[in-house]
Amino acid sequence: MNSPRFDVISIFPEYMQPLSLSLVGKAQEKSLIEINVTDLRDFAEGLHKSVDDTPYGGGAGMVMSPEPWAQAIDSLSDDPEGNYELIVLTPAGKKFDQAMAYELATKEHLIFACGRYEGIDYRVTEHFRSKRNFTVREISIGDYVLNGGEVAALVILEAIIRLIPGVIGNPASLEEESHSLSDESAEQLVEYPSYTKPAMWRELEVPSVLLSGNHGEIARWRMEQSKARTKKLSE
Ligand code: 6GU
Repeated sequence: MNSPRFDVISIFPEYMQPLSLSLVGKAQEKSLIEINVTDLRDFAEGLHKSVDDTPYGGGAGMVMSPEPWAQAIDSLSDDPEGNYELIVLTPAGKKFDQAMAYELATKEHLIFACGRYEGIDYRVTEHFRSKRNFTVREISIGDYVLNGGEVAALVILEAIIRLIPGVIGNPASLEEESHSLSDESAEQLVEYPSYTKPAMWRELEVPSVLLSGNHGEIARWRMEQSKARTKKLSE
């Protein structure tokens, strides 16, 4: 099978430079994934290469025009055999979570549309939803407003790409994560606190159970810590 492909469309392609760093950068070098960034402006017409206009119905700000988006997306989806997931980043979307990351990590080709200003003319979403080889999702990363979808795309890409086989050096850590998530009976717990050397640092000791060598005790202590931390978050 081909390696999964990720396209990002933005008027600020430089925002995506972090994708060449660290594990995500290495995953590209190893051809485990392919990432391509498209400048929306390349699909803008006219002297001023404008990509936005005033909103119908009035109101503040500008709305991104549909045609440059459609042309950019069309240019990235010309395989008649291809299946495409268009991800429209918007604070009005469904909240991104780990379950969504697992699902998106199974897709062959994701296209991230990073809107700016007051968003993208909604007919772009409707148009691609009507195509048989497209799935369109509107996704938000949380209950706050960003200036555009670029940072949200970076967040979502990192969460997805680390789940792709071979990307993470130590698959045991992924295994631990996925157990808690796929097991319906297990409640969602946050991580227990971690410690490393030295055992005494600035007068603070590492909890003695972690130095005991008793693996049963350690597992029990960690579970208690996870539960206590999770409870604290809901207070
Ligand atoms: Cl996806 N976009 C913008 N502009 N703001 C957001 C967001 C997305 N998710 C949370 N806030």
